[in-house]
Amino acid sequence: MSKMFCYQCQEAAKNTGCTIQGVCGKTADVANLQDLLIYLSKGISHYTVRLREMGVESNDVNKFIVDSLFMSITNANFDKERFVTRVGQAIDLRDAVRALFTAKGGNIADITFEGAFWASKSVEEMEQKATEVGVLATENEDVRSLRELTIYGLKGMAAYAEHAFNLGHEDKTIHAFIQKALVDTTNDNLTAEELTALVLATGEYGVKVMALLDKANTSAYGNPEITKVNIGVRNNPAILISGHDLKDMEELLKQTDGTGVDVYTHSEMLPANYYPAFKKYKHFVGNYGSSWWGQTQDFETFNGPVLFTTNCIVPPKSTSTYADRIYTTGASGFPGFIHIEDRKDGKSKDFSKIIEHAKKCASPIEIESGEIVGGFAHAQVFALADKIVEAVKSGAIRKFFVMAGCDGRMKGRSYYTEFAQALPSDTVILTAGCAKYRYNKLPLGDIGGIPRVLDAGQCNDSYSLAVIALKLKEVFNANDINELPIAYNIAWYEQKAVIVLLALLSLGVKNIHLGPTLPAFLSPNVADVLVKNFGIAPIGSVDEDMKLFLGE
Ligand code: SF4
Ligand code: SF3
Repeated sequence: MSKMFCYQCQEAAKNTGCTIQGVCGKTADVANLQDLLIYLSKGISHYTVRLREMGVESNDVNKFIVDSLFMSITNANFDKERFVTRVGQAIDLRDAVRALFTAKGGNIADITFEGAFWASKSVEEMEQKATEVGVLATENEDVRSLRELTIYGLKGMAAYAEHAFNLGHEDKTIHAFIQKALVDTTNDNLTAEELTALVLATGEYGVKVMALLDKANTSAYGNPEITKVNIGVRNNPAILISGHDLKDMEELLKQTDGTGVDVYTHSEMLPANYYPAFKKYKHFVGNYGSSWWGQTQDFETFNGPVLFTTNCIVPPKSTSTYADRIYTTGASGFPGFIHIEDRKDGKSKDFSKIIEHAKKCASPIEIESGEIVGGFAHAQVFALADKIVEAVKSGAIRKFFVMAGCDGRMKGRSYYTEFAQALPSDTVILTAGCAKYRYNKLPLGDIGGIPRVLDAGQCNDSYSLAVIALKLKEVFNANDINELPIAYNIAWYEQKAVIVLLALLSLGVKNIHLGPTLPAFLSPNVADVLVKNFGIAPIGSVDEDMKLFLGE
């Protein structure tokens, strides 16, 4: 019997949907409570969209909705208690905005969506309601597909908006869009065309939010620069920090400075090594291990405590030795892990507990040594523009391959390693996100000093790759971004990759290959629209794809 339904990530069971428990480890009760939280967020938005038209904006609601969407992203939060509390808060907040709406003269009769009214603080009733309001509540599979494609884009967008917010950067039009889009996913009168337009508009806001985060990160910490990142270890106790939140990174580095505790990055935090403001810390040693799913091994040998600032958490095995040294903060959470509370009254987060914990731990065991190179975000690439343009003009670089996105544990992802290895030596990989771990330690060499793997940073730094593509369009005087010698072979896993994909589509990028499988949430008809209008295609074999991409 089905206990839940979730098909938001690339690991969806049988590429259809998880129904008993998530392949990711998410339990049915957490999956359902996440659905209820999204449902109530839609309910809240029914009021705030109308309040905004009356000139009323609520910063608390904006933050609450963004955080709620972010908490339900794949592998971010597995903690049932947190979701129960949050559903209760959603009901209170919703009732407060309803009261404000009526006080301003709004007509409640205009609102028919049940999530704008349903309330119960009983966990049992929450759980019961949750089973009625999930993805499958939309019966038509095409409408469901377009609605969920929008929601998953919004989840990715929310994650990026939250990181920017933490650095004091906010764009109110993004909140307005998120809330309006949430309401639109409850509107049974929208046609397939209108819903498709909503999906594309989500991509446009995806570009906006990534630009906002880029500005937030670079104005706070400088432009990423070419950096050789140490992947070996030192002989001090240490903290491993994972996820995407650079504000957390900054505060952890400050608070560990002079304590004798070193700091290393894991998975998506690797690009923190490229920022001038972080590189100055002598106790910031480098990166340890590989992408998120390698954590079950990497955390064992790391020996010290680990801080998750966002996804991707893998539930530890019962035999693991590290479960008692994992900390979460922000949107992330897991039952039994210690959660570090949010900033209050403009003060920093308090990382003293994890720092004291680290002091009692052995130093990390070396699992590899050497260096990896990264830091090729837009400013650094622009600084090398003459060299790169010359290499393209002379034919030294034949083609760029954008291979951004996510990594994952599926066996078929070895395709990306093999593809990178099979690429001819006059091609360059442009990457961002944790997808890079499939090839960033291969000896792929360079072209006249330009490394053959240019890592722009985290998944959100795919924005840099788009900026670079637009710059090349200008330099080469091309009419269309698709005329450039750039091919897109993108790996996806969770909803941040969805917003990156929608952002690329909104910029007019065509013929993106997407793998290792096409999303389960694309109905055959919606997939068909993407194929016909944008040339989206699944990956094939390395040989076939190589011929296709190189036109041989
Ligand atoms: Fe399944 Fe992915 Fe949903 Fe987890 S997030 S329950 S693996 S579809
Ligand atoms: Fe990775 Fe989770 Fe998506 Fe930020 S950390 S790219 S999978």
